Parts: sequence; C-alpha cells; structure tokens
Amino acid sequence: MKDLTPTRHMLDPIEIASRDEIEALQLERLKWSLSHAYTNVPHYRAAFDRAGLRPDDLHNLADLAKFPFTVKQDLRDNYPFGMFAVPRGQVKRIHASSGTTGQPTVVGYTENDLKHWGDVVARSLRAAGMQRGDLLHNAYGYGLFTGGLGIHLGADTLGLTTIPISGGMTPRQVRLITDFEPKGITVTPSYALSVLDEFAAQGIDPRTSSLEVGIFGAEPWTNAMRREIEQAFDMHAVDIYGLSEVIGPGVSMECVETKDGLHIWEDHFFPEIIDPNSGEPVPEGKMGELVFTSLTKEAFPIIRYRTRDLTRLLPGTARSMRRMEKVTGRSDDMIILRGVNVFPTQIEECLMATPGLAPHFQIELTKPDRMDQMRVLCEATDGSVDAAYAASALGDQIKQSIGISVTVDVRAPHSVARSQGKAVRIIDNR
Ligand code: DLL
Repeated sequence: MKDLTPTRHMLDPIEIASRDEIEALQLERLKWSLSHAYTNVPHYRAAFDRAGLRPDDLHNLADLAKFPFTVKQDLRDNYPFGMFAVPRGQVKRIHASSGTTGQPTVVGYTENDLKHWGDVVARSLRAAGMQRGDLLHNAYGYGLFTGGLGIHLGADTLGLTTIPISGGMTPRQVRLITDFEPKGITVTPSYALSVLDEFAAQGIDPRTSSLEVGIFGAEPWTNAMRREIEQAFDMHAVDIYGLSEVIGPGVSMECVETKDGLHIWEDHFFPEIIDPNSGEPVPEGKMGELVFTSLTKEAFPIIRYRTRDLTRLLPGTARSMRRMEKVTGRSDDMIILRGVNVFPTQIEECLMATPGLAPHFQIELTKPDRMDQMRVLCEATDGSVDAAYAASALGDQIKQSIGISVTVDVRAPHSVARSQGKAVRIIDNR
C-alpha cells in the first residue's frame, strides 16, 4: 500500500494547534452556541430555564456538564422544524433520518453551516490521503441521508473529482471502478463487502483495481474487518464517523498514517463521555456514551446531544484534536443475552477469526421458552468448506471470547442478505 500521509503544510492550522489554543476557541464558540440556542429555540430556552441556568452561567468548558441533555425524543417532539434557530427562509438544506422507527428527525443547514460541513468533510478526506484533483467514487446514498451529499460537499471543497454513484446497482459500481480508476471510495463497510463479492462474480481481482483508500463509516465495524478489506483490495481502510443531528459525516475521522481512532474536529463539535445510566461525566479515557455540543452551527444548534454511541476519548496523536476509539456499537444495539452484554461488533470479531467463513452475518434473537437465544447466521466462503466444522469453530470462539453459548448456522455462499447501505445486523424475533 502506498504512503498517503498528507504533508503538514496541507493541514488547517487548528488541526495541529496547541491544546490551549483549541480550548480557548472552544470556550468562545461554546458561549456563542449556548446563547444562540437559548435565544432562538423555545425548546432550549425552556430546558435551560427548568434547570435554572442561563447561557452566561458557563465560565469554563467543564461548566457545560451542568446543562441539560438533548435526546432524540426532543427532536421528534419538535418535528419538523421546531428546533431550528433561524427563520426557515435562511435554511438552505434539509436532511432527515429515515424514520423507520417512528417520526423522522429533521435537521437543517444555513449557508455558513454548509460551508463548515464542507470544511470538516474536506479535512476528513484529506486525512484519508485524498488530495486536490484525485478521483473519488462516492457510494454513500444520496438523498435525505447525509452520507452521499455530505461527502460530495467535502469533496467539492477539497477539489476532488467526484463520481456521485450513490448506493446500489452493484455490478455498475464494479464497472465504473474498473473503467474510471478512482483513487478513493466512500461507502459503508458492509456495502464494500457486497462490492467485493461482485468483483469476484465478474472474475476481476480487486487487488488490481486503482483504489488506494476506502473511507468507511455510517455503521460500526471492527479492526478485524479493516484487515480483511485492506487485504482484499490492497488499499488503506479508514474510519469516518458522524450523525445527522450533529452535522452528518465529518464529525471525526481516522488519519491514514496512524489508523488509531478518530480525531474529533473539536473546533466545531465539543465531545463528552458520560455514564449512560447516571448521565455523569466519566473519567478521561473510560468507556461510555458519546455526547456532542455543536460550536458553530446556526440553523440547528445542538446542545449535549446523547448519541447512544459507545466509545472512549483518547488524547491526540497525528492531530492535536482528541480521538474517539472506534465505536463499539449503539446502546440500542446492545443485546443482553442471559445477563451478558453483547454487541454485533464482538460477533464480527469472532467471525473474522474463524477460517472458512465469509464476513457477512446477521444475528437472530428468539425466546422459545422464556430464555433468550441467539443464532448467528453466516455463510461459508466456498463450497469446499465443512459447514458443520466451521459452525462449531465459530460457536467455540464466541463462547471463549464473549462467554455466551449461541447457535451458529453456516449457510451456502451468498445466502446471507447483502447490505446496500447500513447493514441490518439484528433480527429480533422475541
Ligand atoms: O450515518 C452519517 C455518516 C454518513 C457517517 C457517512 C459516516 C459516513 P446517521 O444516518 O444520522 O448519520 O447515523 C448516525 O450511525 O450515531 C452511529 O450509531 C452510526 N455511525 C456513523 N458513523 C459510524 C462509524 C450517518 N464510523 C449513526 N462507526 C451514529 C460506527 C457509526 N458507527
């Protein structure tokens, strides 16, 4: 794999500024953001008033912990535009979550917000080794989802040539990668695996493709999956994180030279980690729920938003900005199986460590006789694999590393449902 490390003079000065400088900027912006939210969004005014707080009660960064949280339900209660802090006419763009589990959540961007979004995504793409003039195959979905258009905006800002292919039509993805020879691909890791399958179906060795870097996010994935994808494509695989409520992709990004967790673009997004049960801040470096406060957003300021994503904060390395460890999973996706907490990423790690199994999987939960049961549905890499042997090997691996007994169902190649975007990992039949 090629060395794609950007030179330091390409970086925004704030990326490598001193911590004092970063924190001074954060404090100034945080004061503005609290006051902007309080003045312009009835929800924030009421929430701060209930807590007996005014924006000018914030004197230092630690004071933020006194302010109330914002949760997804608050956004739903204010559907569609009730959380906007500017008149509707100043909102240049709307995005929304799919709303498969209820009311969709709607977010908005002013012209300045779009500029900042472009800047943080450009910074992220550059951290992955992309440079002005490079060709990018953008296979995140275009539309209300922030993935496609968010990456596109940053690619424009950085000066890339973008192929806005969006998700789906997998044979055409392979055709265009082969014909156009992009340097980078932006896609969910699970859909990257579908594209990988299609390379095999077309009899093309993906290692011979032009791709030098894959920028994967929008769902949890493991370092074991990174190794698999890097090996299969002979390219770098780096992690990009974000969520619509905070801006979309580009909240944090892994650097291609270190691949040691994701630097949070702390000049725009202030992170905290809390204990998900008590809501109290956890000591630096401990696992917990990630909480974000926007520092520059005009249309949709967000104060102490509980993401439900579990991770921990680490000091800066390749950049001065703090890192978050790869997300283990969402608290909503945590399965409690006979008292043991399990995340799909843990199953992914075990699967990747078992020979003969392809990286596609789903987890089915049932409750036959008042006891929760987990079945892992996966598939053999090819017809020569002894399915019974592979199933028992994966079962043992899961028992050993997670401590739970599960049933493993190893099916024929290509029988597990393929992802077109975010993978559906859990089928809950309880
Ligand atoms: O998924 C934004 C995005 C698009 C990020 C493209 C990266 C690339 P939402 O649809 O609002 O936004 O979903 C946000 O997805 O709270 C996490 O649970 C999960 N997620 C996003 N990125 C990662 C990641 C986009 N790198 C939700 N690792 C978040 C793990 C991720 N989970």
